[in-house]
Parts: sequence; C-alpha cells; structure tokens
Amino acid sequence: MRALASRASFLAATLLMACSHEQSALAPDGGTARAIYQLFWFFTGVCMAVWLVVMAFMLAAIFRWRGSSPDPMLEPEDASERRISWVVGAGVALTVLILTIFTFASFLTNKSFAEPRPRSVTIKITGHQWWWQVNYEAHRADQTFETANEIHIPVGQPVKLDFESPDVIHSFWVPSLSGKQDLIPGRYTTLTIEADKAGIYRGQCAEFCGIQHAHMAMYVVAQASGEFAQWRAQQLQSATPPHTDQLRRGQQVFQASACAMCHSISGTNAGGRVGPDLTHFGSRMSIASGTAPNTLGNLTGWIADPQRMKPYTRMPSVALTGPDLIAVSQYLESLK
Ligand code: HEC
Ligand SMILES: [Cu+2]
Repeated sequence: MRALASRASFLAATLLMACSHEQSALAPDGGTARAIYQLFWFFTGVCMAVWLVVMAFMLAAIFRWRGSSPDPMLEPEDASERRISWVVGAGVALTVLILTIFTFASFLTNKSFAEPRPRSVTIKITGHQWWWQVNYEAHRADQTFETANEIHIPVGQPVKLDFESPDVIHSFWVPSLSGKQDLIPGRYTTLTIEADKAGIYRGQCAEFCGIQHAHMAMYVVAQASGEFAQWRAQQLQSATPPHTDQLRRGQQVFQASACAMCHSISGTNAGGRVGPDLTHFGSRMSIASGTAPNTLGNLTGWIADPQRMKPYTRMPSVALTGPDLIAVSQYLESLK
C-alpha cells in the first residue's frame, strides 16, 4: 500500500516535471530573467578572459626566470624598471575600465526593469511563515478572488506583483522569470514578471524566514490568454456544493471542527483568515507550499498530522475519527 502510494506520488511528480521548466536562473523564459542571464554571462566571460591573461603572464614569468644570481632588486636596470611600471600602470587602468563597464552594465540592466509597462493583471502576494497568500485584484470587488501557493498568469503579458508580509522578511524568486524581490514587513515592494512560454515555473522563498523556509515554494502557471481567462472565471465561482452524502459529511466535518476557524471556503460559512483559502483547493497542484503533490493520500496524511509532513507549520493537528478524516479529505479534493 505504502509502496503503491509512493509510486503514485512519484508518478504525479514526474508528470508535473514533464510540463514544467527547470528552476534555474540559467534557463530564462521571461523578460527580466533574460536580462539577468545576459548580464551574468557578460560578467563571467570578462572575468574568464582576465583570469586567462593573468595565468598567461604567470606562466611566462615562471618559464622565463633564469635564476640570475645577482639579486635584480638590488641592481635595478633602468629599462626593466620602466617596463615594469608600464605593465603595472596598464593593469591598473584596465582594471578600473572593466569595473566601470561592469557598474554601467548592471546599472543599465536594473534601469530596464524599472521601465513602466502596461500590465493587465495585478496580484497581491502576501508571504506567511510558510506559505504564499495570493489575491487577484480588480477594480470591482466581485472580480477579485483569493488562492494560495499557485499563481496563474497569461503568457506574453507583464503581470504586476505587489508584496506584503505580516511576519518576517521573505523573498519571492522564480528564477526563470525574474530576479528576487524581498517582502518586507511594513514596506511596499513590487515586481513585474512575464513568461514568454506556457508552462509551469517553480519558485521559492529566497530569504531564510524560519524553520520551514525550505518548504515555502510556489508554482507560476503560464497559460495562453484563453485558458487563463477560463481559469480565472472558475476561480471567481463559489465552491462546488457537495453532491453526494459522503461529500456532504466532509463539508459538515469541516464546518463543525476547528478547520473553519482558520480557512475560508466561499459559499459556505467557513470564513477563517489564518490559513490558505480552500475554495478551489482541489484544482491546486501541491499541498502546503509545494511540500507534497496534491493527491488524496497526501492530503489525508497532511490533515491527520501536518506537523509530521512540515514540522512547526502553523497548522495544528485536529483530532478527527478515521471516517471523518477521509470524508473531509474527499470533500476538499472535490473543490476543483
Ligand atoms: C490554527 C489554524 C488552522 C486550523 C485549525 C487548520 N488549519 Fe489548515 N492550514 C493552516 C495553515 C497556517 C496552513 C498553511 C500551512 C503551511 O503551508 O505551512 C494550512 C494548510 C492547510 C491545507 C493546505 C492548503 C494549501 O493550499 O496548501 C489544507 C488542505 C488544510 N490546511 C486543511 C485543513 C483542515 C481540513 C483542517 C481541519 C481538520 C485545518 N486545515 C485546520 C491553519 C489551520
Ligand atoms: Cu519565506
């Protein structure tokens, strides 16, 4: 049974990988990530060239040393003295020139990030220990909705992210799409991301934020604009009402136990604001910020003992009977 479950989750992970992109700043797929990638290779290339030149000079010095007996330092020859000061002078000038070019190149790259661009979607992202709250903003309140740990964006369109943190400093980093941006308590920060290709991009918190910092990942799902509109329309809906006795039982368990104090499910009386919104939990890929793939088995394990899967997570274990545990898990998975 256990082997089967682990094989199933391995399969799910493999499927996830199949359509996902490598999490790497060296595999850029969007505007600012590409600029950072080019800057990186420019710096690396120039530094490599400098290193090669230095090594060449060193080897030349080793092979040309003739072991002359009278110490040359004691009897400096005018000509060699002049040559040495010329070489040192040129070395200093070249170093200053290269550093100036580097400073200028990184200034220009940074400046290009700040250029205002029309952005079709604005998303507010709140970092919590240790998960991401995601709110899609709109001019009309009935067009806004909340989700967690998974951000859908339309391909080829700049998307504005506004950041907030109520607890400690986090850092939002999806290496293939952009550089890092810190989320600082009491301060407003923002970032524009853009994906050139459809696909799933993994990112994670890049600023140590407590014991489960490593389990604070997120996925950016870049979709063609039609698919994105469809996803958005579905997220705007209230939760699917339970349509079997078993699912109804799951909903009752959820509403009658501590779950509803911390989680919201729109269209029900669960309105807690402590943990992730679960209105469309069944449509998400992962549980607890990328800690495990979202399968019924993993979910049951999570609800039964969240502290085992993610020690010190802010979700406590809630005592449920076996049948209640299964019913509530099935209910949450039905919330597509
Ligand atoms: C004290 C508040 C609290 C209670 C009570 C609570 N949770 Fe949670 N829950 C959280 C927090 C906080 C998280 C985020 C944990 C993390 O990722 O570290 C969470 C995460 C989850 C997730 C994963 C969501 C996601 O998108 O990754 C599910 C599912 C969940 N809780 C279900 C339940 C159920 C079912 C119950 C009742 C049996 C329950 N919770 C009780 C606070 C709570
Ligand atoms: Cu963090």
